[in-house]
Amino acid sequence: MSEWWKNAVIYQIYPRSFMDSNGDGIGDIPGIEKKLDYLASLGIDVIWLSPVYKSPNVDNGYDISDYRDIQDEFGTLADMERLIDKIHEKGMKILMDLVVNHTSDQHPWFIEARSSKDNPKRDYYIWADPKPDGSLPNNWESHFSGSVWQFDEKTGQYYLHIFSAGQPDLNWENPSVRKEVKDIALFWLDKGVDGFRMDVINFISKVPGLPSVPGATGLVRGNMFYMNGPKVHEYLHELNQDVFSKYDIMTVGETPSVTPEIAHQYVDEDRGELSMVFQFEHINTDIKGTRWQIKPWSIKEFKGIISKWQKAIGDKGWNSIYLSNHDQPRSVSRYGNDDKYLLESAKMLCTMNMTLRGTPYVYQGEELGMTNVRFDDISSYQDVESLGMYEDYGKKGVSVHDRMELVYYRGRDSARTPMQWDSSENAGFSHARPWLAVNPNYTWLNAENEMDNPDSIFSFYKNMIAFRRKHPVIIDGSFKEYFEDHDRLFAYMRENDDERLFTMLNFSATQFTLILPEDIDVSSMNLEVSNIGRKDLGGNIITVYPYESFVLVGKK
Ligand code: ISL
Ligand code: CA
Repeated sequence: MSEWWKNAVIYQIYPRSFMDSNGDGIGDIPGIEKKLDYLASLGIDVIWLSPVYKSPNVDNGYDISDYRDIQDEFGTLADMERLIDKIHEKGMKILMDLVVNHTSDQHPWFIEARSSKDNPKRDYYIWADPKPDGSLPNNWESHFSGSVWQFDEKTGQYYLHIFSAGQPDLNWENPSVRKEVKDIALFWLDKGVDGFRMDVINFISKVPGLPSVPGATGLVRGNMFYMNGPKVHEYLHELNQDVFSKYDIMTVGETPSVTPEIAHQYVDEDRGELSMVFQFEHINTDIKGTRWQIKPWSIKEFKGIISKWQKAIGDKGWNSIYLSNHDQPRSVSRYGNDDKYLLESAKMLCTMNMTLRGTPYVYQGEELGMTNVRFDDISSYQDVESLGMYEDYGKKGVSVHDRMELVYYRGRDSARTPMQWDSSENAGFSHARPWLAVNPNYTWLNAENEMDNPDSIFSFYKNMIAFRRKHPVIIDGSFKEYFEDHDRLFAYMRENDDERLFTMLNFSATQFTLILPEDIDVSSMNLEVSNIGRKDLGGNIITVYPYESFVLVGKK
């Protein structure tokens, strides 16, 4: 089986916010089709679509009521089939988002399952009786606030939902459920898709008995009882053997709470499970427990985690490289500087993503340097997770101001504001009022402005993607870190039998002097990338500017 995905750059589309073709304020599939030339011009290889299936949209499509059809707002199955063909015609590939830890509560399986205790579909989901004293079956807290248990009046039992009550968890212990998942995958593979991003796929196996978290008062996350659970590898191997391995495709599992050791069990070639996973260690350095418990992040901790993953995964198994997606703040607002150094820092982050070992993911708008948003009032927000926190923390007495600051810093809607195409009304995204307001900075921060400007963030991405393609050392080279103890700088050498590639990244607004070590011979290496337009380094003692990044390339 070829490993084309090791050479690929993947672009994530959040369809609701990408491009509206019919003026209802909601992005759609024909809208994506219109923008394929834009994506081809950026040079990406693969498009990952966040879910487009039928859904009541409690969680914007991550609650699926029909896996074999498209939600009306996005178009039709015929539109989707045409999109798949068009993407292939342009030499790109497409990944679907497979959300199979849970379904929507409007899925026919769940409607049947809840109709009676002896319904044949009952066992597709996870049910529990109230405790003898009438209380909840256990103390697990849902990711979207409140208990993971929802009481079903009709049958007198609770059902489990790790996310919202509209997202009941499937019971993977049931072989019929696993068969259904395989059939869904086959349905899309037979339509020609090139793989899957698999939503919270390490949540599918729960510890038998669903025990309460010991020693906790109130509701707490029961992570240890369902993340990387006892049978997850058995289930994924089965899926791989029966379906994935029969096609020339890739799979990327979304797996919160994995270390490199755990990740190896999912991605090593001899395991026959997934091509790669999204790990969360680097992305969670600014939170303490759940996503709303914020702490300052340190460059040193952050780069330490990235290094650790670079060294641990790649010779065996494979990494994914990402800084943002539809669940995370905008990368430049979080890890760069979205004010004075927007240009420099967005390019610096791109330099990193395109020179690490692994498959890089670009999230829509990241290639423009799109930033977080601060709407005045909670009523401007849509995300079920932010709204859940807002209500919950309100009950706990947290002030409006503090709750809004959390939404600004960490809420998912910043990543979901409409794509900024041009400076016309609604950022060229739609003729109607968009489902979520546009970021007011669209007047100057937009694709039209950037596409023809050689100094733009867009052009930098385009150049970096082309640069990556020219240097196989980025795919197969070893990784060695320099200046490990430096608290502003991340620097590393990538090396194979032909080439050496040295990347320097300043993660701060501070200027400082740097002496490059002797094994980096500035005179024999070419400065091939500079985010501040340097022509050369002029020696091995250099002044490093705020958010500067550069790449030196030499022959072996
Ligand atoms: O709480 C988290 C980690 O501890 C979250 O990162 C959570 O695991 C993650 O947001 C899961 O995301 C995926 O599944 C959700 C959906 O809302 C997200 O959009 C999706 O990416 C439920 O399907
Ligand atoms: Ca539309």
